[in-house]
Amino acid sequence: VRLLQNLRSAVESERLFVVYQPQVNLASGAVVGVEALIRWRKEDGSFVAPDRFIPLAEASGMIVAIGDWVLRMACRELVRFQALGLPTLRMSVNVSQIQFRHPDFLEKLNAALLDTGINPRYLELEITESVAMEDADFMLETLHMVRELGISIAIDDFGTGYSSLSQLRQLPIDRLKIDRAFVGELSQQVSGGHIAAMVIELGRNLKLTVIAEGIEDEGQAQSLLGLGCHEGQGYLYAKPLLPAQFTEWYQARV
Ligand code: G
Ligand code: G
Ligand code: NA
Ligand code: MN
Repeated sequence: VRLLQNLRSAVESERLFVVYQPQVNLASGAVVGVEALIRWRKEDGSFVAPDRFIPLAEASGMIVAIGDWVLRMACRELVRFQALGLPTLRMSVNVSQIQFRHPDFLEKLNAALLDTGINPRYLELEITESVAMEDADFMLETLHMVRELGISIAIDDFGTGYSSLSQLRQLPIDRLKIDRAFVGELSQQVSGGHIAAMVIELGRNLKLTVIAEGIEDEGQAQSLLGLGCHEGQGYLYAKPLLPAQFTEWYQARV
């Protein structure tokens, strides 16, 4: 309850902000996009991890307002990156299941596109595997409508759920995001990244782009590239960055 009250006042006093983590093409090294990730800095300067406060925001319904705010911040930032002369990047935004299922979701999404002037082709929504598989009819309909707006869809934390090939092929999606737990396994002798290999193979069969998150070393990047993974994200390239840090990082890279 205490944390929830603090979250409420954090929303009001703008102690929430958004950071951006680069995503690169594994073969060319080109930066292809960024993922928007929310941060909460408390008055005393310490951070509360999203893993702790997102569930609270979901349970209290606050996630609807927070999610809409993140979406707008991210769209505006992409427009700014372009104004600064950066090439067109993809902007990935996490969408909670509560937010996605809210009756006003599509309307708010549309309003965010119109108000920020972002080209929807460069916007991507990340939903988790479990969300995508629940309530198939509703999900299918909503996902189709999102895609009709020109927005792409990625399945986040892929490999942690139990989707079957037949379920997956029905979904109108663009990208599978390999959970970082399976990228970590690539460095271990024992388990050897079999799940990562399987997800990449699944992506190939379904003609989906595959991105791996949580890449921390060059060995992992090379293994993923060898397995046919297209894109990557992780500390090897950059941690999530403030907008000014991101543009600096980008300019130093090219
Ligand atoms: O950035 P970090 O690794 O701390 O994020 C932890 C988790 O919080 C991730 O699973 C991420 O998807 C989630 N998360 C980060 N930002 C947002 C957001 O804006 N909305 C939602 N729904 N989840 C987010
Ligand atoms: O949306 P998702 O839960 O996948 O968010 C990714 C989370 O992983 C973010 O909280 C981000 O800060 C974190 N992260 C990003 N890159 C790395 C990495 O290379 N290693 C680890 N351990 N975490 C990472
Ligand atoms: Na994510
Ligand atoms: Mn993820």
